[in-house]
Amino acid sequence: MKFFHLADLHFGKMLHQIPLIKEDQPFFVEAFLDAVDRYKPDAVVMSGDIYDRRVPPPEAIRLFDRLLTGLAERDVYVFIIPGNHDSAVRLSHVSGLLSSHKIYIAGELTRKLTRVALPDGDRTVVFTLMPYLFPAAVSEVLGRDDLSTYDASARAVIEAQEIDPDAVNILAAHQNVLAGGVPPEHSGSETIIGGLGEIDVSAFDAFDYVALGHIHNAQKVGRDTVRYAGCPLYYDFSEINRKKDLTLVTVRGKGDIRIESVPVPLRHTLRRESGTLEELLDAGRKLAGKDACYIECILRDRHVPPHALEQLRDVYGDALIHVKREVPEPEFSEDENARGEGQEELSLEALFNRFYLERNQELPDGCQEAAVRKILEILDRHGSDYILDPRAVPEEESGEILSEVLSFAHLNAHD
Ligand SMILES: [Mn+2]
Repeated sequence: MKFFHLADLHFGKMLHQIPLIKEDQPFFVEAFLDAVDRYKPDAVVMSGDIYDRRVPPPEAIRLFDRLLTGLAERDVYVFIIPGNHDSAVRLSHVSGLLSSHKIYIAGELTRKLTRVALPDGDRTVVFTLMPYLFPAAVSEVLGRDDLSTYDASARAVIEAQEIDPDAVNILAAHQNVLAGGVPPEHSGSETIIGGLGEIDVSAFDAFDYVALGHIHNAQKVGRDTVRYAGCPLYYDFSEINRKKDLTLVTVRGKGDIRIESVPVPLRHTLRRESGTLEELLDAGRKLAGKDACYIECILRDRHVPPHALEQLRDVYGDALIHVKREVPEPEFSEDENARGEGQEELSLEALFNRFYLERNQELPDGCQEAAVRKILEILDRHGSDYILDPRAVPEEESGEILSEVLSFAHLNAHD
């Protein structure tokens, strides 16, 4: 018996301004289905965060549909749990019906977890599906008032299960699991909602393999057979040096489990360039026509040259998705900053970009640009003491950018 362990697909996620649902996630789904054809697993386990949001966009739902249909056509068992990003109810919609197609999706937490026993030669392999849990939900379901920590809650849920000690027991879970107080290595693209929620790995001692989701870097936790699969695509530049392999688990017997990394092609890899603007522009010209990648530029000039962003965009094109600034000593005088080096007339937008870069050490994301342009237009028309109505701003997530623009406007009002 062998199965693929996936987690943290986050269909619908953005990588800076890039909607990965357009090319990268569909490419991954097809590559994964090819891997299923090649390795012929008996099952696929997906340990939570199927979607990036509780109410996923239609494209993300279509892609999940494509993945499930592709797996059903290949006649493999599919075991899915909701993560902290998923809505358990939405994710498990028509799950009763799907179970007749070997697809099992755990919904909201229940006292008895979804449990599927599969014969495997002369032994039984049991898959137990534990949805993302938190103390309040566990207390309610088990009718207890003594569970305040995630660790105690997870232990209480596992104690309430009948676990056959002779079977090979596999658990799917989506939690923050530590080994003896040592936290897993985070990637930077996780959103930890509702506190850290630590559970010690010993809570899972009854299981032969624990297929974890939640932490986006693939790694084991304590023993080799408690593992995070990691997100299958690059969801943050901090993951740049990590391989994005699939985890293939082979059950050879009780206590005899083999873990392999299986490479899978990606539509885009990540690339990071670092240097002064001139160095970055040189590097960019040499890169033209190379492999498909998303690029982050780290700008190391002491003063940000005017039109830095525009020049970088000209050379790198759409591949450039993030610019940040790192200088050895980040001190600069307000005076110099306000005037800059060149005395040429800059557009309000270019001035704002420079102001934002100095304050935040990175440029606003492309998806915030529409918001910035709109706000600057309004300020330009009405003067900088105009009190902005946040409802006039196009993007709903423009709160932070709005406050940056207002600081910029106030600073310039004193000139
Ligand atoms: Mn996640």
